Amino acid sequence: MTEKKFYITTPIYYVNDVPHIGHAYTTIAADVAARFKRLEGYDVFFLTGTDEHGQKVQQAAHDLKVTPQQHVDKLHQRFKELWVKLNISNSDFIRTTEERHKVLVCDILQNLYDKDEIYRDSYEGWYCTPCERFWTEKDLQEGNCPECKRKVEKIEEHNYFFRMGKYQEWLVEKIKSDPHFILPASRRNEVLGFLEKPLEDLCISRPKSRLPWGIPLPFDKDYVTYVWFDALINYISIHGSLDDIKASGFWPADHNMVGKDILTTHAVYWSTMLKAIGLEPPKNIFAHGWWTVNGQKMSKSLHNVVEPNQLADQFGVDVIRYFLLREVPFGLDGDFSHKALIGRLNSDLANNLGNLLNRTVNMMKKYFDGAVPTPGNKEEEDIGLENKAREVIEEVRTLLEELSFNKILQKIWELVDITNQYIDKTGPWNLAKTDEGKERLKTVMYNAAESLRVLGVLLFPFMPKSCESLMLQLGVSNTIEEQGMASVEKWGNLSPGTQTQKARQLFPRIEDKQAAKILAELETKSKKEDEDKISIDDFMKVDLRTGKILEAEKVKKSKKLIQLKIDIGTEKRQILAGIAESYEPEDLIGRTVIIVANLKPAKLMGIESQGMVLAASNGEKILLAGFDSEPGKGIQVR
Ligand code: ME8
Repeated sequence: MTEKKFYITTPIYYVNDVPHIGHAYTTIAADVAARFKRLEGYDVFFLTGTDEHGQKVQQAAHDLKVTPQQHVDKLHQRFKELWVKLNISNSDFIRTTEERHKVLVCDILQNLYDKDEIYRDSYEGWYCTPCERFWTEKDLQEGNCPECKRKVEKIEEHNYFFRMGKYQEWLVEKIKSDPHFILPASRRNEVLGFLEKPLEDLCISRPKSRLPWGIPLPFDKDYVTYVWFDALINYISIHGSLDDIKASGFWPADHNMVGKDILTTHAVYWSTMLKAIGLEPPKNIFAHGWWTVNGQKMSKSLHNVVEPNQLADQFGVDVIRYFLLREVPFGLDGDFSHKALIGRLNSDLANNLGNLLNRTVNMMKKYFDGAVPTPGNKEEEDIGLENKAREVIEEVRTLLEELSFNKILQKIWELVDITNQYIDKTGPWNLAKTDEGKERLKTVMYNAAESLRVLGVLLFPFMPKSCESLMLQLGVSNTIEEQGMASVEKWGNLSPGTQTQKARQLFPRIEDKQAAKILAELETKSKKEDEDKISIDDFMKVDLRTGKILEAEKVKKSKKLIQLKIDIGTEKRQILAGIAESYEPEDLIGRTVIIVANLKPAKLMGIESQGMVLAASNGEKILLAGFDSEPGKGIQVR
């Protein structure tokens, strides 16, 4: 086995999220780095997976009336399937509910507890359930969670704490002395800024009574592990026990790749956890930027989530892989638009690269019956092309160390452009006219094809399927992995006599008319979604009021209906409600409910209903909407 090892990871994604281009972005970027390193002859381990514990999973499973395990067993597939579709070459897929992960989490917890790195203490704080986080009084904004702005609860409980604070000085020193540790540099400064305040110990447990869905603490079964403490360990649990990890040669990781949203948990929690465990921090934590869509944050409520499956079906997997890494410098924020994607597809991929391949293969057929000729003496233009290729290869290698994917692609496109110019300048169509020219034509066509082979190798990590097709058209039978980066170090690895194949468009252009149609369809879709929304004026038309139930009786011959008499302050109304399977009539009397008071009367089972009572159904039971305390009757609800 090779001595050179390379280990790269993505975050493990929350299993209950619908995968979108943000998740795809990180995973594609990690895939490109992994594929490059494989071409360089490294033994590569590339890890991704899903984060499956925590409150949100428990809540979602409860709502669906399945166990949390059943829920995550189903949901994690969406990520697995997407990675297959996007041609992601991960070595493994870790799920935090797997035994192999839980074993190491427990070992580490016990080990740190035995070493007094974890202690028990009482804790009082403001807890935000949706964010699963405690906040101090001063963190709160107008009494609410500073992150999601929702209501928080004051909770006092005993918990377990990791002595994170004691590693503060070590961490600051590590970040300052190792400029490669946190990248890009702007993010490093952000972490140093965070570390200017005293670093507190980290609460790593949650009482089981409040949150049962997690890994139980091995030394106190009344608690489960805080999701972040559990999740971060995935990067090492994949390699087995602590001894296995050390022996694997895959730790420290070369890159823990994350989005900027989770840099602190990685730079601070993860690095100090590793220090306490007795392992090195990763060689690099790279925090890339954030994608918005047409200037807006992606969110389900805005209906603007860009779905990678759909995008790949519409434009092709490699186009998406290329676009995401070409459009924005890795580390900065970017804005996604279909228009920009179509623009890049047409200009960079179809016109520049696709056309270069197409005309080269067609001319090879025309002038040499498809057989790559033996090149003759080199002239200045040939040497210029070779030198350019060498320069590009060297730069690509350097740029990869800092994961500068968009600069790598820009650099590779310099070779695409120079090769196109080389063909234009040498003019094979003129050379073919004379005997002397025909000799020169051999060199020109050989060089054009060799340059394309180099491009195929360099671009393979970004667009694997298209580059395989490119090689096939050039007639090269070795796979790109077999050829490797070693095959482009010296010019001239393409064997003369290689039989090129029929030319095929690598990237069909999207013509203006078709592009306009696609963009118009997207616009109509988003307009329709906007139209489906109601304005505040529409909402104000609904007269919602409180009412007190005076009488209630089951409607004869109906399983569901109860006939109610409700006092709404100004008058008494007869209203039918489909709640008989969840409520007994006698329990309803005296209760305050919310009703729609300006609904047109309707007849149900021959009885007139003069309004509607608001209720929610969770599939199991119907629950009447109500209030924490008695508001009185006839009050407007807004
Ligand atoms: O944070 N732009 O999981 P998560 C760019 N489970 N990248 C984006 C993005 C966007 N709009 N949206 C998401 C978690 N990402 C934890 C991680 S790791 C031990 C635990 C990417 O599902 C980006 O990589 O919220 C970000 O860091 C990650 O998805 C967050 O995924």
